[in-house]
Amino acid sequence: RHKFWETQPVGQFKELGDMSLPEGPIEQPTPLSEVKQEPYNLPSPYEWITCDIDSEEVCAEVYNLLTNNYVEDDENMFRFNYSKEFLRWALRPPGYFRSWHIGVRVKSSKKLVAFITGIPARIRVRDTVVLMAEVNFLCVHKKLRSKRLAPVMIKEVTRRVHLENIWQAAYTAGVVLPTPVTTCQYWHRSLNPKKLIDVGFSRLGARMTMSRTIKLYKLSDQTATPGFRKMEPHDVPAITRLLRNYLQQFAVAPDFDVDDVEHWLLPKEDVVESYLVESPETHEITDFCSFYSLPSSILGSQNHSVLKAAYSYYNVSTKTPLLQLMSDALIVAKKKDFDVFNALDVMHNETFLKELKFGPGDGKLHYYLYNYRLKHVLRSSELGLVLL
Ligand code: YNC
Ligand code: MG
Repeated sequence: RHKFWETQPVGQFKELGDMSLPEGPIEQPTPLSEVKQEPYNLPSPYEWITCDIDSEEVCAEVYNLLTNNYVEDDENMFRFNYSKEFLRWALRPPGYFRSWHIGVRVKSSKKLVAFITGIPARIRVRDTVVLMAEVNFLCVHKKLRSKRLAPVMIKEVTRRVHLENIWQAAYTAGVVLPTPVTTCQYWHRSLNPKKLIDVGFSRLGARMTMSRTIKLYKLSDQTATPGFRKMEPHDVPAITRLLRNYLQQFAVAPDFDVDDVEHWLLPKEDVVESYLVESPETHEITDFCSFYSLPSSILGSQNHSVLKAAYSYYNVSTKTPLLQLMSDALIVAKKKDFDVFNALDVMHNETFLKELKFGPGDGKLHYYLYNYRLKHVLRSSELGLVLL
């Protein structure tokens, strides 16, 4: 069934429920001298390149490949449109390896036709912190699909990860592969219902008029929580403590240090937004919420070309109820002109989704680990990890 994935060190479907298998690495690391030193062979018209994402020219080529060929919804109405600034942020976290930003070009024309990336991350699985690669942005040009290029791309990124003495990876996909650690669902909260209906993202409910729908999703224009403000650079140590403490309760979560928090959570215009609650009395920082900006191209509309979507990222509530915190997040996202606010049913998100008028989406998102077996499939609420 899965000619490629059956050969890889990942949990296999037939192993599900076999409690004799231990939790942890599936294969042991090999000495670095035994890691294949040369790149895998590509069909002869193509060549490997390492993408210098700092270069404006290369970044634009990657952006164009993804804008025209990356992930679409099941009905091919929308396609992710990651911005260049977003790609630079996503691909250059602390300790990143340039060699993990991998492209494939046509030798003769130099056209970029495929891409895959890894970034390093410390991920805690239950009590063990594991150094992993987070693999993302796997993309093959539409004209080169179904030629088994993807397995070669995956083997090549794996080889380059191994060369850095890293043996595990985490990734997400909309497709079912052997074997999900958990399966999540996206939920969507309309901020601009008229546009969402116009472009076919949502439909007018039964017995609903446009004006009743607009009223249903109307938000206050001011946040409700006293001390709610944008995160600033001096907040990094306090947010790191708050987040580390909060993420401990989940079975799988990132192990963020101050450098990670500075990179991943300090607000970056049009990329990531973070807000916190600072107690007006004690100045203690008690709560935190964040979202990233990932627009989608609208493929078939006369009136609109881009859907502005905010994606819930990491949220921490200790004093402010999560429901109220996220209601304030919706208000600031609306002010920033996002059309929709998306959230997965991970962590404690289920406690606010229905009440804040999110509706379930149709696609699922599956989370995977490479070369690390879990004894049980997780509930999505046991997952403390959000990938981009
Ligand atoms: C996928 N998304 O099952 P089998 S997500 C992994 N992730 O293999 P071909 C995938 N594998 O089943 P195409 C996959 N999609 O025979 C397909 N596959 O064993 C598997 N779409 O290859 C598939 N981006 O080249 C099959 O397929 C084999 O030409 C078929 O190319 C696939 O970034 C793709 O959705 C996805 O650009 C490149 O359809 C293409 O169709 C495309 O004949 C639109 O491939 C964009 C899109 C995927 C977004 C993502 C995460 C990727 C994770 C990859 C796995 C990483 C493993 C860890 C490596 C490091 C390890 C260490 C240490
Ligand atoms: Mg292919």
